[in-house]
Amino acid sequence: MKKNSIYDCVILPLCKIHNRAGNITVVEGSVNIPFNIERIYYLYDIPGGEDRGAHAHKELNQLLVAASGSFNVLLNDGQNKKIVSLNRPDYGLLVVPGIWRELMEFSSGAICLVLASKIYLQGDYIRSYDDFTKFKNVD
Ligand code: T46
Repeated sequence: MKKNSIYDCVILPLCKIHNRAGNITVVEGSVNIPFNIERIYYLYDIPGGEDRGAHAHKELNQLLVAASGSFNVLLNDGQNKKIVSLNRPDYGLLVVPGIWRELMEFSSGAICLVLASKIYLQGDYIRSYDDFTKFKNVD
């Protein structure tokens, strides 16, 4: 986790099953994403201009999906940074452990669906950027 880089965080195409009445996307843990799903949560009703995240996880793997609307994710491994734009419900961003993330520029009505590999554990969060750089630099 300490050694993970932003290059381990990739966009995963998800299936999209067409129907005359609309589309459906199915995600199966350890089938089309590389972890089991223990928890699902979603961010919504985000006021204009508000950011979310600004933390890292020690062990948690996540898939972030723009289930509706769009937003940007800033990924930072302590050395490199990149911004990924999410705006399609049939693509997910894999965020591996040990990556600082900030979610920003939510469109009106955006929904960020998160599939997570573990239950909620406060101790898994690194919420201070100083602590994050120390975590990444300790062998
Ligand atoms: C992440 C981004 C994308 C719980 O009680 N259980 C949960 O499973 C979660 C995710 C949150 N909470 C509580 C903890 C806080 O009192 O909900 C409140 C807001 O959580 P937080 O400030 O961590 O929210 P975000 O949007 O900054 O971060 C969340 C996830 O926590 C995080 O894992 O990567 O969404």
